[in-house]
Amino acid sequence: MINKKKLWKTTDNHNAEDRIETIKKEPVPEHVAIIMDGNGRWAKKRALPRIAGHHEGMKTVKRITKLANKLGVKVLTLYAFSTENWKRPKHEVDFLMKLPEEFLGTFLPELIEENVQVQMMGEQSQIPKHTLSAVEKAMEKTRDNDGLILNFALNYGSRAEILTAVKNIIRDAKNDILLEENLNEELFSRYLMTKHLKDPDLLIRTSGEIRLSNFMLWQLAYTEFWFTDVNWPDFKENHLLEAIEAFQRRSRRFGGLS
Ligand code: V07
Repeated sequence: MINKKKLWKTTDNHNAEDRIETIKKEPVPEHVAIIMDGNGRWAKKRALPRIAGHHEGMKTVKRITKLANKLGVKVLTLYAFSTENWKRPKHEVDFLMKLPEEFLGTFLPELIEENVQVQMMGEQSQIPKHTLSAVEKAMEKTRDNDGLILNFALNYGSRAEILTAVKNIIRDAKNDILLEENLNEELFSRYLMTKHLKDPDLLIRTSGEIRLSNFMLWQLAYTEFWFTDVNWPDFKENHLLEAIEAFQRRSRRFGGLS
């Protein structure tokens, strides 16, 4: 007797592989940034505590990282914790700050195996020591990897990032390290936390909110945006493929015009 479930799954995987191959024939966005929203909403719909949503969202991070790597995406920037998130209840913040350790505890060997390089951007001074050490260890262990850069925005806020850049520019100008006449957009970018990364080509935000919430305001100036109502824990491989296919359609149209 034919196992229907297995047959479905096999057919499904086969189609997914074909879809990935088709996508790889056209330019794939080199830098994808994601605002991973809707973890609390996902939990509420199921009458679960918010932290259950965050934990489920962490599983999505693993799946999407693997697929991005497979697609040949060069940088995946994920908004894991904003400077605003400290306003949440203490137990929720404490739980969130344990997620990097849990994530890396189970997933770091695979990241190393898959040639992924872990990076982090954000204000480090307020991040608990146990969280920071785990992330630093992962960065250290993956520093020579030259595959996907998995860049976590942790305690990140874009306005603060821009202000710090301005202050450092003033400092360098006062010390004659920088001449005012040399300051342009390219040089300004080198004072941001993303100085070593190209700007995102594609921004994805889940869970139906259509705003930037203080995320990479400078860097997103020319980025294509893709919004979905899907909550982050429900964001599956096919959703990322859909976003990238939409990106490629827009690129084709733009290409036709120029
Ligand atoms: C967090 C899971 C994803 C949805 C958004 C909120 C909750 C992975 C990390 C992480 C961060 C740094 C690192 C390795 C993993 C993470 C926080 C929250 C604070 F090096 N998921 N995830 N960090 N969520």
